[in-house]
Amino acid sequence: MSKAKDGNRKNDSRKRIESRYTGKNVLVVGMGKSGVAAMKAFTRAGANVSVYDAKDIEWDDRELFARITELDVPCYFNGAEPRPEGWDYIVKSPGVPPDLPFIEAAEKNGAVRVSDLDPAYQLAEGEFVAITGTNGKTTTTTLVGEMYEAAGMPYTVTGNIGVPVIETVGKSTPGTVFVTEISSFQLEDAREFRPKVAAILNLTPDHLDRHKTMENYGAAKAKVFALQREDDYLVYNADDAAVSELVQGARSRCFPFSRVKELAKGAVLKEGRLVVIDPDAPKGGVIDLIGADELRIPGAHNVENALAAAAIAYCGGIDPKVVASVLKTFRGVEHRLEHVATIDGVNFVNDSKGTNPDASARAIEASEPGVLLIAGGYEKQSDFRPFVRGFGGKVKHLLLMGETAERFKKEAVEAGFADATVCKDMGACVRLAFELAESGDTVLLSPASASWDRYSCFEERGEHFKKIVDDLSRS
Ligand code: UMA
Repeated sequence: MSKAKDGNRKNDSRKRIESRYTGKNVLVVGMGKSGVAAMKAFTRAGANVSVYDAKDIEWDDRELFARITELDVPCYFNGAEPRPEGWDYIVKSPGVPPDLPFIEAAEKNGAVRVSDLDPAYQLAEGEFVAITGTNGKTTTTTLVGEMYEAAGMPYTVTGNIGVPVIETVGKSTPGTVFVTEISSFQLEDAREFRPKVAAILNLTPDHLDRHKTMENYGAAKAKVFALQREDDYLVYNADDAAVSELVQGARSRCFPFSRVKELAKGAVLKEGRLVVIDPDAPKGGVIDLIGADELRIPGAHNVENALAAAAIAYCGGIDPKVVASVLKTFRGVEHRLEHVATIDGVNFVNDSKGTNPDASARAIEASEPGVLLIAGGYEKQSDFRPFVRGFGGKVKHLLLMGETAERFKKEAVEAGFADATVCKDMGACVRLAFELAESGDTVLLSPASASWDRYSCFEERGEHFKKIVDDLSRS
């Protein structure tokens, strides 16, 4: 198999961002991580940048004030609505919905809406490895990054994992590999993005408040491979029917992974071992990696993440021996089934990254029976009933918080699970869970909901949980 590292972009006709955006009127919408990075990049590119944010931004916020005034960009803050015409580009932050009236009006008047993904792709030197899917993105992206690190290849880990793609492209060289976690919010606006290796891990209902239907959600995810060519690679989950259907008709070379099927080619679990099967490899056949029982990250879902990472790394030209050694030592990522403390025999586990029912179902699947589950958060219209039906006798009590708490409780009862209590906040949930727990039980924060009702991100929610547990251990 010719590997991704052999691919080169020298003949690519993409224009660099500098020429494309010079002198253009650009409105950056949202002043979070992505917006601030985009504001800097577009200013550097010579665009006439203005910025917008819906929230009340205090002018005594010294850091923001400095960032904005240094660049001297016009600001639409504190309820000021941007003018509807005169924009060449609307650079929309991923968390901002596309149907805001001023964005729609600007588009009607000829503005092109982009996320930071296409501009970053145009600006970057090197190749992209793009990882998307409903769950497992962060773990798989981190694993792949560690594989590039261990292989001694130049790489950067970026994207939805917490570092805006556009922030990382400045220092790239033609050899850089951008190991990029990509969300449907970022892909929604992609028109030019063509990764050398694309991966779709799974597809289950999420973000339906934004995408409205699974078709729209799937269509956004499919953009990760839509522009790939015959010499690019597409890694996908052959066990996931929705993903398998989505990738039909892809032009790229498919390299699937499976935990339960036999495949003629791909990364699979065979007699308890993770192996890569590639009949076209010089020495042919089956390349043994490690035993599933040697993985230090728990649960069937993590076997899938490990297989996905192995497939991606193999397509990226990394030596299977390096892949195997990283798989053996990787201990997982923060906020994902992270053991926080054991107090009086009760384990406290932080899975704040469980931002949808499917992610939290995987956390429960990976846990022993005796779970006190802390859940609930931002309302994104997920149906909690199938999640509750899948508890499989492992959950003893459900402690609910946030915007979804009351509906969650109602749907839990409808699904036949009545041991649920709505608490006023995370602190109350943790204290009640500890009271109800017996030695050997696990208090698991895995909210099955996003954090945005009370926190700015899942990391902040996870840190809050850890702080409360720490206080509890000292009391
Ligand atoms: N804002 C508005 N109007 C709105 C909504 C938001 O002005 O209608 C403003 C907010 O006031 C805020 C800013 O937009 O100031 C926030 O923008 P953002 O939500 O896009 O957040 P960023 O800080 O730019 O972070 C984004 C991703 N956030 C989302 O997709 C919601 C981060 O993914 C990502 O790490 C970061 O870019 C760097 O690429 C987080 C996430 O939760 C982890 N992602 C979702 C997920 O994984 O499920 C998709």
